[in-house]
Amino acid sequence: MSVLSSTTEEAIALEEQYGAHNYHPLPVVLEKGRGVYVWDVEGKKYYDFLSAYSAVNQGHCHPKIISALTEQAHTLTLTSRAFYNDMLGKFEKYATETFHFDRLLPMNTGAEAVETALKICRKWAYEKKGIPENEAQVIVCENNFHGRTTTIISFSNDPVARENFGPYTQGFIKIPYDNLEALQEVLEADNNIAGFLVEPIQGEAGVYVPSDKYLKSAKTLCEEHNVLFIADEVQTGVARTGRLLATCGNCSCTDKHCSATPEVKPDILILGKALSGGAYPVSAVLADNPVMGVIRPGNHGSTFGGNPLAAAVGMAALQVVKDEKLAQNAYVLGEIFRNELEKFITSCALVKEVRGKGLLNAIVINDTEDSSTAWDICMALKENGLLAKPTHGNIIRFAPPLVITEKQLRDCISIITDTLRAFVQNTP
Ligand code: IF1
Repeated sequence: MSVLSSTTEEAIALEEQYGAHNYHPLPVVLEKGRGVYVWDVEGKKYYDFLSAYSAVNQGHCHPKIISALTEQAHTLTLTSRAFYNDMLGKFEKYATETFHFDRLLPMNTGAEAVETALKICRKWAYEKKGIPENEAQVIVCENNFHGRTTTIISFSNDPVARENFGPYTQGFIKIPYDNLEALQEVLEADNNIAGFLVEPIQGEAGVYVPSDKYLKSAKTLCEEHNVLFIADEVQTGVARTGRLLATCGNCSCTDKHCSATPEVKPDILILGKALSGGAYPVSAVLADNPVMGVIRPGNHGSTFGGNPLAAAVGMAALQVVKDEKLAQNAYVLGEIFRNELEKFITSCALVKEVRGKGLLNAIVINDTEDSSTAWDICMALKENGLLAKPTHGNIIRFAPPLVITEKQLRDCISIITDTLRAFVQNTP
């Protein structure tokens, strides 16, 4: 069948008629991406301020990543793990040296990597910590987002993600985010705690940045109770928050950004999304030998996990982060973004707050959670050439590709502030 170009209406109608309705996208149909820009089917150009939820940190269709993808695609795409391939070991070495871990278990999606981390944590709990079989508990945070598998939504408190998907997987204890007392209380009360799974910044909940000492203190509490600290950096990792990992220390803006300097080294690190620069599904779980050593042949795997194409793309994607100092860029431009928006909102009652780290930011709209204001603002931003989408209710996430220049960022700040100003003027 010839693939005719569609109009926006035609493309949307096709999905309306033939697709499962598991999303409510902004009514824009994209057909091309390059760097910080995307184009719709009518040829209109936009700044992408979502980056496929921080998967396209290196920019759309980065030439070096695409080159690695196409070269490997012409060579060998998939062997399964029934045999070795010549790319996986190189990727494992490169990634473990970059993030300072002994070993890496390759998967494909973020949710798969989260599930993998939970399996490793439980197995470690039974075989190393000595928790009685089937008694292991993992602590998670309220308002978490770790993916959409049945186990993961079992510990979600988002009714839309959770309702009518039971029966639910057991073995999870929910505590408030950024609350050390709550964590300590559970750790002291229950000897069967295997791990603590946490997002360094809660992205989907609304870009909630925890207090400065939260992650380090939480890790210390976990160490004191022989509990694994599991960092889900699927969204915050790979330079998004101004460091290679959000769990990195406050290293100065130097080359150290190119290699994790963990202030809080997780016992299990979960990566995805930008691990491939958005060119191919690549996720990974990293851990040191005492933890990863519990996994033996036959315990875990996947058809595509660790395929040569993913390995080639993953290495290229990480190399781009280092070569182009994307963590440093995200650090510096994130400061500019928040400073400029904080200045603006002092004279704009429509926006209550600006928050974030690096180039993972959000504004909180001064309206009720169930209002359509955030959505309406995103529709106005779309008209003005910038694509963003609300997270929960009245919060709009702003997460451009990390290759954005200061000039482009300032252009986007103008688009955002002009749109908000006009929105106030045009709203009765
Ligand atoms: C959708 C949200 C973001 C994640 C963290 C694991 C995963 C994600 C911290 C799972 C995925 C994606 C899923 C995507 C939209 C997006 C999202 F809005 F759903 F919540 F980013 F905030 N850990 N997040 O953020 O990774 O299996 O998707 O590769 O489901 O629409 P995945």
